[in-house]
Amino acid sequence: QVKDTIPLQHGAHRIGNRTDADMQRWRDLRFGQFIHWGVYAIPGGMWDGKVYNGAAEWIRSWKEMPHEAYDQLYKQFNPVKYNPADWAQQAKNMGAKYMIITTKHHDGFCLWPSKYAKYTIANTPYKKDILGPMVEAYNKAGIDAYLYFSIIDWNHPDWRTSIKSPADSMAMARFKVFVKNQLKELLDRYPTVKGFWFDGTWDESWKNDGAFSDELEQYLQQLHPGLIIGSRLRADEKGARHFDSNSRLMGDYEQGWERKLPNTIADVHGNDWEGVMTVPENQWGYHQQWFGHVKSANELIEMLVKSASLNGNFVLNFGPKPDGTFRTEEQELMRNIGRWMQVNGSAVYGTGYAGLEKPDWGYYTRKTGTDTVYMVVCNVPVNGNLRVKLPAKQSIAKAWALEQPGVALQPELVSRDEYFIPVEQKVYTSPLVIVMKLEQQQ
Ligand code: JFZ
Repeated sequence: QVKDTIPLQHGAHRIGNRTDADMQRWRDLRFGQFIHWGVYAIPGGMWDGKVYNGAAEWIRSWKEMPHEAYDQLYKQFNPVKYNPADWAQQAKNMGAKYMIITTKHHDGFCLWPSKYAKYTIANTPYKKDILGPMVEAYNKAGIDAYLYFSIIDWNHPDWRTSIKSPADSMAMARFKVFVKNQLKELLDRYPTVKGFWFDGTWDESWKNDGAFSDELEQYLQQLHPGLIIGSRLRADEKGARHFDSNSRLMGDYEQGWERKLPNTIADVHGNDWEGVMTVPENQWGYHQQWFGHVKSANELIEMLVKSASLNGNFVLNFGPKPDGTFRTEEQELMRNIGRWMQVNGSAVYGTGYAGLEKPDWGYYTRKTGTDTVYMVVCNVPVNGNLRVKLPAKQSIAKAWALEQPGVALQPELVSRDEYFIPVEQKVYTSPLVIVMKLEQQQ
């Protein structure tokens, strides 16, 4: 619940969601692709014949991997098969409408030739900028680009987790100038990007300087009007993150849904939000040996639909190989999700919470501001009927399966405001979508 008792200078600066065109565009996209790519793709979760059980992009922090060895990997980074047009085509076929690329992860390695750092793509055998051609190719395919940027930078001598001395304080002050320079550089170089996806903001040194992250957010949005920045960047002056000390969301959308999704509309407090998801349990960068449960296309489609049904965006992560190609499992997933989205995408794009009671058979989404409601059926009832419970005085004017627009379904009124829609009882290989036009009775 929103308290309003604590006066804050660096808390939320807005109550409620942004209503401008840039934010409306983001909200309608609903499906994004995350890409974690960097020198961690080279070891791919393995070192010296041993398998790292953590997330591949964190391998530098594993006791089995000497820092010195990790910090030399860039000398081998040479993704000769990197073809951004092909990446963009695969993402487009999957149905992604935006993408987020790791410009710099916690290790500090820059995928662009930053003039403020030496640890960049320019000093690898590949030499060429990775980001420019990527942003261009995705944009050409109609996909918006967003930039992931880690505040934590294990490579920078001035980065500190906490401030314990005047020397630390001076180092961190220099580091903040460096961060600001790099972010401006990214916006100058890639002016079509729509926003930043900040990460690595949980350390004391960052949390305890709410004034700086507040100033930084405003600086970036002045440089690039409309820029979208989630809630993971800032802390208020009391160190509260995502939500300020009065429980108000900071930034443009709630960015804390990491490998988990809200369950009910109450969980999102009316805020815009985005969930980010990995294919295996917790691997963002490329890991040669995925372990544990690996999600199927149908599971991921269900998560995407669930997100839209609760007014959120869903972003699926990919970890390309060091040669610049996607592993076959990921290519196959993109194709399988895409096959469903090709037919059923209208149940996702431009939709949100339908305002109806959550049904047992799946999810409702509603085309924003209209009387069109989609029923995404993930569990077909053994009795062969989908129960649709409408608010008082509403009825179904028309219903049809999305894949068979010519065939009208015959909903049966079973009690007041409640219908059965019969569905064929067979083995479904992907969620079935039924469209309803609702109407208000006099
Ligand atoms: C961070 C990174 O450490 C990770 O490597 C990856 O980039 C991911 C997208 O972001 O990991 C997090 C960040 C936030 C939470 C958990 C893991 N969280 O809020 O629970």
